[in-house]
Amino acid sequence: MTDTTHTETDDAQGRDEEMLLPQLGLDRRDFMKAGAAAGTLGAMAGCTGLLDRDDGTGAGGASGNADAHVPPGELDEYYAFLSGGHSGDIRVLGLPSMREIMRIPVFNHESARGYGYDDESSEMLEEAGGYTWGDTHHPRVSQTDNDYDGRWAFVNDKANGRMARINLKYFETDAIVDIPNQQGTHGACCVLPDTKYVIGVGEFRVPLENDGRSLDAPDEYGSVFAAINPETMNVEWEVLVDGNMDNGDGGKEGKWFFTTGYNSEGGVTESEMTQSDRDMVKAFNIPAIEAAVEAGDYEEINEVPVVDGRQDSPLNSGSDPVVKYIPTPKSPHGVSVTPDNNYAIASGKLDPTATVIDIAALDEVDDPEEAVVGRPRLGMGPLHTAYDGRGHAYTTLFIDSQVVKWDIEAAVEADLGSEDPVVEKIDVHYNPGHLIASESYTADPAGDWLISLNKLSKDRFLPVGPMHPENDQLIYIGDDEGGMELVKDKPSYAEPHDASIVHRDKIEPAKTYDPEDLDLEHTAAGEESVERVADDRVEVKMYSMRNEFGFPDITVQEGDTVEMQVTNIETTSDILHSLVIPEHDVNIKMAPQETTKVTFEADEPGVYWMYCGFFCSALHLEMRSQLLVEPEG
Ligand code: RUQ
Ligand code: CUA
Repeated sequence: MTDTTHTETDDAQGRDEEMLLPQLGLDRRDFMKAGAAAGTLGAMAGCTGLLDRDDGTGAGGASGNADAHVPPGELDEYYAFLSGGHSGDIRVLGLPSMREIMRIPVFNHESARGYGYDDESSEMLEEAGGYTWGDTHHPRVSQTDNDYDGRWAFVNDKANGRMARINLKYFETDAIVDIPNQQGTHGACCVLPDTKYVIGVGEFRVPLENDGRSLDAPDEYGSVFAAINPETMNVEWEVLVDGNMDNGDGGKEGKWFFTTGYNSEGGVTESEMTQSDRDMVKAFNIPAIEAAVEAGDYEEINEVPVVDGRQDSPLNSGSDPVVKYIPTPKSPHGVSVTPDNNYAIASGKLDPTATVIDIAALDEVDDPEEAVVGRPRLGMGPLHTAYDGRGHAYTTLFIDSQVVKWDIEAAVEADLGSEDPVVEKIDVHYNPGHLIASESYTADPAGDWLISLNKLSKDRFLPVGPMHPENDQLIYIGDDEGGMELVKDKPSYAEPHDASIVHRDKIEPAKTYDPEDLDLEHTAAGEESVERVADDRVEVKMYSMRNEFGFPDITVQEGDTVEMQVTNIETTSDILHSLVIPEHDVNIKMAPQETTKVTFEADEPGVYWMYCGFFCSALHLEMRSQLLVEPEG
């Protein structure tokens, strides 16, 4: 079942060598050495039975115990929320089937749902900056007491510095905040145990304010860490730091929040950014930051209190600094906190190790570097780490195209740089970015499934031209004796980054809308109305049901602005209607008991068939009305 051929990996490595070696500061010979070391590890492991495989690849075991088959008509055990990258959406998969169940548009415009077409969603997108796209990376689901509570998912827009909230009753985006002072919101994560804040980790350093001053003074640029209130989606405060930040994850006790980063050099070009061997993991002390805000120790920039968390800030000189800077090799990328809250683990990216930070020790040590208690050598290009709740960590190796399983306590016992904590490696196809295990971000991961989100798919699917899908691979991790087992490939449209996997019992989606939850008034049959509310403005309120709209025809004048509000009065689940008006760019969907509104200009006289776009019954094609636009007289 498991396929771990090496053919294409070699090709992938060839490319990555070109892609990454200059940054790694390794020459070709060093790279070959690293490759040879990995080979040796495999061979040795074969002897000791550590990596017990029968096909001699030395790259991960197969237990044959995984049961990922979900027969037709049966439901999956987990929801997986995957980000869609620059597609701007969230995809909902069932696990372990990997069936894609739904897409939730977030920063994009999406015609199946009419998202970005109806008034409410277009106003929300407009108020959040008016951009037509976004780059979703890190979907994180809200928690209470360190477990998923089914309220919301949050996701960042790496492109335009925004954070969005998805309501998990309706699986729809209900709020977006354009984060002031932040360009490129990269990491996104909740402050636990109870989702006190959603954190947007600012990546790009920019002048503050970015209003044309300091165009040529990169020394004065900064990036900020933003705390967003999950209920109001307002930015409560920010912290200015040195260097570019990257990913983030919160401790489970509400005190420390960790971000990785690169470019502590403060450079502008690639070579300037990769000069030093170490960058910084930053540990944000949430209560100390709140106290500084409370005490008025901040500068207000664009109406947000910004606390100075740079290394030379007075707020960092006392016994309770707002940010501790932990030197970490080299441009560390992913960071995640272990389920027991003992450690934050940061992956080296341009260094073959991960750094294990003892969270409790952070409170005691004067020099934050003393809180580093482990640094296992994992392989080339470690990016992200997930957990099974049995003491193992799983880290993606971008350059090696592998997932490495390692023992966290063994890494704390071992010497820094030791390979001993490595338990097993499995090939993935190819070049994984993130990986995620079921409920890995909670205090109690399920420990059965893991998805490796691979950037390249190359030969794994029928060729479709130069643009390839990504490859999301399902790996069974529930059998420590038998080893990891690769179970499935799933092609994915560009480009999933991170994911969260939530047990189905922890989410309770609604079957139809509750009109009480909506701002727009419900129009029942018999309540429909057409009203001229101004000289050039007509307001229509109508219902829709199988197989008709509230009016067989509606007459307006050329040049009128028409506000059309439509309620789907069906109470039967799954019966969707929409209102489409040709040549007016009108396309709104109404799920059962939902009311949706669209405003448009009737600027061309003529006859327009308003029709329903969802195949709702045998008489679906007949579900249409006329919009009659009379010429100006
Ligand atoms: S990042 S491939 Cu946007 Cu999460 Cu690491
Ligand atoms: Cu309603 Cu088709």
